Amino acid sequence: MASNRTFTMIKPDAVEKGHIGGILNMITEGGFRIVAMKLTQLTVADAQKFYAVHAERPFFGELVEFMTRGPIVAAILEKDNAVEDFRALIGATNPAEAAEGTIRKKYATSIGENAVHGSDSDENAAIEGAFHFAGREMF
Ligand code: RTP
Ligand code: MG
Repeated sequence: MASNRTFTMIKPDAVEKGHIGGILNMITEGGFRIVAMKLTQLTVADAQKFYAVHAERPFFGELVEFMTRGPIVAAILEKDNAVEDFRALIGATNPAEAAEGTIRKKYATSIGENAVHGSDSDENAAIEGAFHFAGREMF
């Protein structure tokens, strides 16, 4: 059975541009309930661990630099079929390929600086959420 929670980050580019409110509005209008949320900043070690699956990719250094350059909003979201439905709401990694009505279509500027993260599996959603939040911070 699909889990009903996913994990998201509003990335540094979107925070810098003042899009926290607009993105949270699209998330709640999309039917997701906020279970946990905070403004925080990834350390280099955090970002390397978070994106370890991409460690061998040519863009890894750029990705770590980008994700650590300023604050992010980390949040756990709840909805039926959360992981898949949230990936649909954020749209394709490359905003040039993102569908109309998606968060990346509206707020992302490039394949690298693409405004939001969404977990890609139930297992990763649980790992990523637990990385940022203690049980008493989830509601
Ligand atoms: P995310 O993990 O952040 O939700 O993004 P995603 O699943 O849509 O994409 P993924 O393949 O997991 O890539 C992770 C992040 O790495 C950056 N990226 N840059 N320059 C490039 O070609 C490139 N490709 C990926 C993006 O920030 C992407 O979201
Ligand atoms: Mg990914």
